[in-house]
Formats: sequence, structure tokens, C-alpha cells
Amino acid sequence: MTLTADPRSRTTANPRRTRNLPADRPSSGGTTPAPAGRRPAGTPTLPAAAGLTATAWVEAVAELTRPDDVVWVDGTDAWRRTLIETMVTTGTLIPLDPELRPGSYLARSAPSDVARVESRTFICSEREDGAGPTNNWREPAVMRAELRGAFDGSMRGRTMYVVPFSMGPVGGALSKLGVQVTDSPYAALSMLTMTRVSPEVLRRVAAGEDFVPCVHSVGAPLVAADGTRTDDVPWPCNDLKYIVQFPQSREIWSYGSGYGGNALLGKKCFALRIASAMARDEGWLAEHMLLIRVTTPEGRPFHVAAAFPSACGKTNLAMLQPTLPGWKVETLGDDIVWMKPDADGRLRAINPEAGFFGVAPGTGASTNPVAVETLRKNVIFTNVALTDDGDVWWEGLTPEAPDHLVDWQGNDWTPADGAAGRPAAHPNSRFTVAAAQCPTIADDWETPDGVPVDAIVFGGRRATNVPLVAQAYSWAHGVFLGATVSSERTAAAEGKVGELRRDPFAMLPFAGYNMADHWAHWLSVGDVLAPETRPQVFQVNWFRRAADGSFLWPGFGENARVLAWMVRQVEQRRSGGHDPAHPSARPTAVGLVPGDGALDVDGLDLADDALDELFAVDPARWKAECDLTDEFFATFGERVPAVLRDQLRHLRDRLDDERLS
Ligand code: OXD
Ligand code: MN
Repeated sequence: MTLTADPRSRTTANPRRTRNLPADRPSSGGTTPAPAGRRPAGTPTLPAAAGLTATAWVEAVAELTRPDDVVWVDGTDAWRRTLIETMVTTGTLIPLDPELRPGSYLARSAPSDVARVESRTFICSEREDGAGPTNNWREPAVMRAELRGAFDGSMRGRTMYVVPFSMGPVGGALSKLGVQVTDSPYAALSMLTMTRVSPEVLRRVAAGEDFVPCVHSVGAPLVAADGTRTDDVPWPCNDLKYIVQFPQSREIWSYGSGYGGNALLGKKCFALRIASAMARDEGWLAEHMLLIRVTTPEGRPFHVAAAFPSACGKTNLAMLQPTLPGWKVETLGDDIVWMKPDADGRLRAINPEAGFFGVAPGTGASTNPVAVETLRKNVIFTNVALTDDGDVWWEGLTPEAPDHLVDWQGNDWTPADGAAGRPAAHPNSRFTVAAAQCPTIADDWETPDGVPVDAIVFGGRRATNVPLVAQAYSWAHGVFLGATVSSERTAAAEGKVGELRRDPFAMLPFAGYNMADHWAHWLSVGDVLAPETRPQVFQVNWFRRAADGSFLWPGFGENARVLAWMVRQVEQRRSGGHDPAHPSARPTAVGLVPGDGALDVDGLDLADDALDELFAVDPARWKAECDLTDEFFATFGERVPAVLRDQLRHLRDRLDDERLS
């Protein structure tokens, strides 16, 4: 077995000849890697990283999983090229036309491995109520023993890639380190784009800095225990899957899937599930949110963090091109935000990721021209369609489909197939691309101290009830809005598309601990924020429909009008500049909505009465929704913060108040 960080010398028999070898460096405490006797190999449970150096932990994992070789990946271009070449050779990556899509590749997954598997995602807290009713729980010791069985020899015949990475700018105030070991070159390569992987990160990990250990195996060994060899396939995976988080020991073990949300462990597993547990313990927030800067025509910048359930247009909003003259929107992040109160009681935010792993279908020149521009080169596409000239296509990229394509499963496809309900690209097909390539990325998107957050937005995909925009009456009301978010089910996870599901804080599949405790944590973070600069909280719904089923609001770039109203509300709160003759907002039972003329709809071709319908609050329907909220809260029992039960009562009282409907 060799141990090297240099792709050119991975077959060397002498690891000492290679560069960047963690074992060559002392840890910060001056200790050398753990002696073999401290390694838990041979024990009936999984190796844990606690108390081990990174090198010793990697060795222990290798002893369990038995790869042919172990290589340390330090993110250099040589590594990127090596991983790509490896996958082109095995057929995992199909090179795209170098003129049409320079530096870009297409991967086709196994048809069974196209989305996150929530049914096989586990939060193994010490006690079941630590995970809460919205998570799958298994007792840690039981899960450790089960995983040991699954990972035993799971990498036989394969290479184990060790990828030390940083979530957030390396060394930044809110940043954290991780080490992912994986037998998937696709996961290793994607990690180079989605996180920060560099010789400096390797050096820090080797020097003994804390890291979150992340183990990933596709669960498809090429050599069986009896030594029989099988041929590899372009997308190895296993029908049995485990996506396991141990919040207490901050460990991640993922088995059986190569799909991004299950396999790129820095993303959902670390930056949301494990980080949310860290954040609870350390007084900050790890959230499923995008992050943008909105600059007013007067040149004043405001930062907005917005939570939407999966596949509800977060990437579109993150890359929005305002239609309102003079307004500017810059991108800081499209999926995850870490936020922490600073010494002045101001909430500061970073995007812990370095790339976008976005949903391709629906991304086109009319919906998200910035994303289309971002995807011109250096992209790994997964499960989109291939054009005859070696480019990619997906539903929504152009209004018309090409006459012939090869679909996401490698079959010939014509528009007649589309008409028959067989999409060319999988509905959850993805692009993986560096954030730095985005034309609207803010110059300072990597600022290590983060940006101050001025507004927090909760959205969902709701055909009825929820107004286009409403401002919370208070932080507690804002937490209530977050706790009661609901949306229609999408293709990003398994399940029936269209069904309504509660998705509190858009964190349902991502909270690393009891969701009700997450609400309590949000309330307590609010308490340490300075009242003058505490973010205002809003709820939005771009998806409300008229009785005939048509959308009432055009969405996309026009959402800038809603952002502009929110920013003006924040400005007004800060300056106290409220003009009673022209109120910018009017109270309703569910929150403050734009006052007459306060939402700029100039030049918009809205249907008659669309504005009335967009902001209509129907007390009867809302009371029915309150009953559902009661039922939903009941699933968390006594853990629901009393403040949120009060908020539900206040909402009911307001619904009874005729002046507010
Ligand atoms: C994602 C998701 O992939 O939320 O971002 O599922
Ligand atoms: Mn997401």
C-alpha cells in the first residue's frame, strides 16, 4: 500500500520520496502519528478519529476497507488532471466537445443512484430524542457495528483517495476542516470544486488541527473476500445505502451511493447535519440558505440569507439579475450559509462551500442567464443529456429540444420521447462548477470574517395561502415562520412529487439534531443579536397560483421587486424613517405586506387582481393551516419552545381580528 500526495508517484514503493506526506510532518503538539498499538484495527466496531492523527485515522479506515492503495489529494491541478484521466479511462466521465464546453465532462449515474436517500439517512445521537421525530435514528453502538460490516473490505481492488478540505476560507473565523476518504474518484474530483482543497489545508490537517472525519465508499469492491476479481462499471454503487452522521463524535460514514448529496460529504452531511450540531453547541447557525448582496440605487449594500426547500429556485435567486433600474444583486452562496454573531452582536455569514452543485433542468437563458454563463467551461455535468455535437442539454436550457439527443441513461432520444413523458435529462440532473466562475460572484465572497446579514427569508413552493411576501412582526415571529415552512415535494429527494410537506427552516433532511431544539436555538441566537442590527425576517412565496392554476407572479428577475421592498423595510427600521402618510407596509394576520404602491410593479404585466390575490389572507383557510401546525407541533411534544406556541396563538388571534384580513 502506498501513501502519497503526488499523482505522478502514486505507484512508488517508497512513500518517503513523495511530497506533502502528512506522516512526514509532526503534529502541532510535536507528536508523530499514533503508534500502531493505538489503532483500533481489529476491534469489532468502526475506527473513530478521536485521539488519532489524521494519518493514523486514515490507516485505520484503510485497514477496515482494504483498498489497493491510499493516496492523499492536495487539490493541485496535477491531481485534478489525474482524477479526470482516471475516470475518462473507466468511462465514468465522457469528455464534452472542447470548443463548445471546454474542460467539461458528463457523468451518467446508475439509474438507481440519482438523489439523496432520506430513508437511509441517520442521525446517531446518543439518545433518540436528540435526533427528534424528523430524523431516522439508530443507537450509535448498533450503527457502528452495522457499518463495520458494510465497510469491511468495501474498497478492495480500489484506490482510496484522502481529501483534506476546508469548509469556508482556509483559516477563516467561521471555517472548519474535514478529511474525506473515498473510493470514488468522482467524489474526490467533485470535492476539489465544492470545497477548498489545497496544500495549505493538507499542512494544517497534518499539523494536528481538528477535522471532521468523513468516510465514503460506493460499496462496490472489485475484489471479493475470496480474491475473485470483478470488472468495474462507470458508476459503481450498492443497493444498500447508509448516510450516517454521528453528531456527538462529529463523524460521517456514507456507503453505497455516488450521488453528490450522499457522497460529497462536505456538503449536506458536514456543512449542514454535523455543522448544525456544532453550531448548537458553539452558539452559531448552519443553515440551508443562499446568500446574496443587494445594493440599492444609492449604493447601500444589504445582505440577505434565504432558506428554501430543495429545488425551489435557490440558485436562481442567488444569481438574480434585477429588472429594477439601479438595483444590483451579487452572489455569495447558493445552498448553505454559516452565520455567527460577532462581538458587536451583528450576525455575520459565510458560504462554507466553494462551488455550486445545482439542479440543471429549468436553468436557461430566460430563467437564469448567469448560471448559463457560469456553466460555459470546467463543469462536471451529471445525468444531463448529450447532444450530437458533444455538448449538453436539459429541459429548460432552450425553449426547443434538439432533434436528437442521447438521454441521461445513454439511450437515443427525440422530442417525441419528451412528449411521451421521458425527459432527456434526469429531473435531478446536476452541474458541479466553481463558484469563482460565476459572473455575479461578489469580489469579497471569500472574506474570512463573513458579511453582515440584514435580512433572513423563508420561502416555499405554495400554490395557496402564503402571500408573495410578508415581514415578521418580531424575531420570534420570524422563527415561527421558519418553523412552519412547507413546500411541495420535489425531485431532489425520493418520494412523491407534488405532495405537501413541512420543511421547517428548509432543514427537514439536514438538521443534525432535534428540530424543535433547532427552533429553540434560533430563539436564543436572536437574544444575543443587537436589536438595532438584528436581521429582519421575511416569508416569500413565488409560486402562488390563481384559480385557473396559472402563476400569479412572474418570478425570476422580477423577484428583485420583492427584494427591493424588503431592503427598504430594513432601511426604514434602521433609520426610523417611517412616513405615516405613505405606509410602506400594512399589517395582516400573517405579517406585514407591502402597503399601497410600496411594491414597485411598474412595467409588469400582471393579471387583473393579481396583487390582491397575491396578498389575500383567507382566515378560514389559515385557521385550517393553524390546525395542521398544531398537529405538526404535537409531533415534537414538550420540546416545542413555548414562544412558538404563543406565536401560533397570536396568529389565531390575529385571524379573528377582522381589521387584519
Ligand atoms: C441540494 C438539495 O442538492 O437540497 O442542494 O438537495
Ligand atoms: Mn440544497
